[in-house]
Amino acid sequence: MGVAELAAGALGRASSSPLLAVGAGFIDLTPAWLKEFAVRRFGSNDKTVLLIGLGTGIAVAAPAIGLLGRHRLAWGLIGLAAFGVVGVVAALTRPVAEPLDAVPAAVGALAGMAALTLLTPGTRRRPTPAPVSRDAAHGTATPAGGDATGATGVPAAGAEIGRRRVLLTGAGVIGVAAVSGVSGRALVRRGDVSSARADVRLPRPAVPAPPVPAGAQVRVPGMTPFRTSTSDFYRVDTALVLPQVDPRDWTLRIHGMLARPVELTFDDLLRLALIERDITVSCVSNQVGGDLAGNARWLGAPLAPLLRRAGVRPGADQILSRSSDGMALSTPLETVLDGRDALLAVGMNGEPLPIAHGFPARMVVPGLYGYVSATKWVVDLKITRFATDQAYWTKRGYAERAPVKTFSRIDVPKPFARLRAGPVAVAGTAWAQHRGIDAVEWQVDGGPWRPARLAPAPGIDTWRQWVAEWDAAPGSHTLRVRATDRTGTTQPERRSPPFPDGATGWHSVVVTVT
Ligand SMILES: Nc1nc2c(c(=O)[nH]1)N[C@H]1C(S)=C(S)[C@@H](COP(=O)(O)O)O[C@H]1N2
Ligand SMILES: [Mo]
Repeated sequence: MGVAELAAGALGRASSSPLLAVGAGFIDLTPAWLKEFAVRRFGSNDKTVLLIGLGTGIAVAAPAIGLLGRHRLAWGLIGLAAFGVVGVVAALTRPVAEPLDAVPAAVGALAGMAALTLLTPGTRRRPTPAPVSRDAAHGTATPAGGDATGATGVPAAGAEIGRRRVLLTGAGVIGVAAVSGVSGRALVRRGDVSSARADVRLPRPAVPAPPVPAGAQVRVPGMTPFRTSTSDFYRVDTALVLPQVDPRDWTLRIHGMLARPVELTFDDLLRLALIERDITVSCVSNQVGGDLAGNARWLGAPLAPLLRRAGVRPGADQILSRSSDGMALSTPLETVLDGRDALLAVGMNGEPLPIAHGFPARMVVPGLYGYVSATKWVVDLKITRFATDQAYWTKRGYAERAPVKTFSRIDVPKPFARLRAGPVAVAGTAWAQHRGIDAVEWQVDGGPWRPARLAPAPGIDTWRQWVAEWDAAPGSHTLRVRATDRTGTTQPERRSPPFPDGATGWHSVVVTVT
């Protein structure tokens, strides 16, 4: 594994590391229910959990292969070769694979086979039997106890040498593995674009964001911030290795059903009239009460005029966007052209996009779930038809058209909180991006719905906070919330899972009042 990491580092292709390639392949083969489970259970830590799982699998398989090889060397070698084949297949089936990506897994498997051969007793010259001892000569020798003893059953000098050699070879193998693994990771980090990101100077927006009204932030302790800080912004993607895209090499190809296809460099993009907008992005995998949503201030170029200038051909209904790591997302074209602020974003909360959030450029379309709109590390937009092209998640059965569902959440008090009887602030967040939240109602123990006070918001593309005062009486209570958007649609009571187009249901919180 260490030698394979070194090879991947030398190639400068992190995604060809067998560990990461197998992990990425695993993500792609993960059925929707398991993906939902992983995101629900582990949220943005899902990838760490996957890597720990893979590491555990290897930690179990490697000694098993070693023991097999001890039994019969050929079996151990076959086991390692099988590992290698899995790694090669995984690396070559990545969407952006190159033939050279087969090298790390193959070299790693060969190194493993060499190490196993060196370490397997019996493959070296057998230790020369020690001179027959007197005891043995008198016929009291115990039966031979395997490789570690001489033929006479007495620990032999040759066996000592053999053992020492195994220990030295073992230490050597561990040393090579550690040094190559660590230097491989270091070589991969050479490709890190953090310093290129630090050099980016974003222009001022031609159109600044509408001011966030005073009072958008409800003043209740423990309440979610109206603006999500970049470090707290949720992250959901299939990228086990963060794509490292240097803005100096970045281009965006816009092609397909267009009269005049275009290709933009990063400087071209920065020269466009950029606008700044507060937009809430949310994930289809968000469960009722979940936190896979964030509200940031995005700086970007409006996408619609770019497409109009390129001349969209009649019949097109989809933008198939691709990221540098080969991920494909599909977006309904009409939503991007209907006047909303669909952006090619370069800035987030006043800084260049963080690498984890799509540096140097990503899409942001208010009102659509992330998987049909928010392509990070975007490098290619193909104007096409849903009948012709499918994207990663739509191929897996998720909806092609996935407007964000009207959603509300109780943020305070927290589930199972213990509260003092008397006035208690109940507060939370509601969203229905690009329709806007019109009302939030709350209830106690299934009683009548009461209107909550809605905080103002800068527009219909962000979430809105709400607050209510509850005169809490002692006992155990269930608080519930539901929102209504400006089209008059009320969040339905019926609970449904995120697959295939977003979860539904009322959020409830149980608290104890004393
Ligand atoms: N390249 C790429 N872009 C992507 C994804 C992805 O897997 N790869 N995931 C999408 C999904 S499902 C969501 S919810 C948003 C999340 O954006 P964030 O990680 O910046 O919060 O990114 C979208 N853009
Ligand atoms: Mo998502």
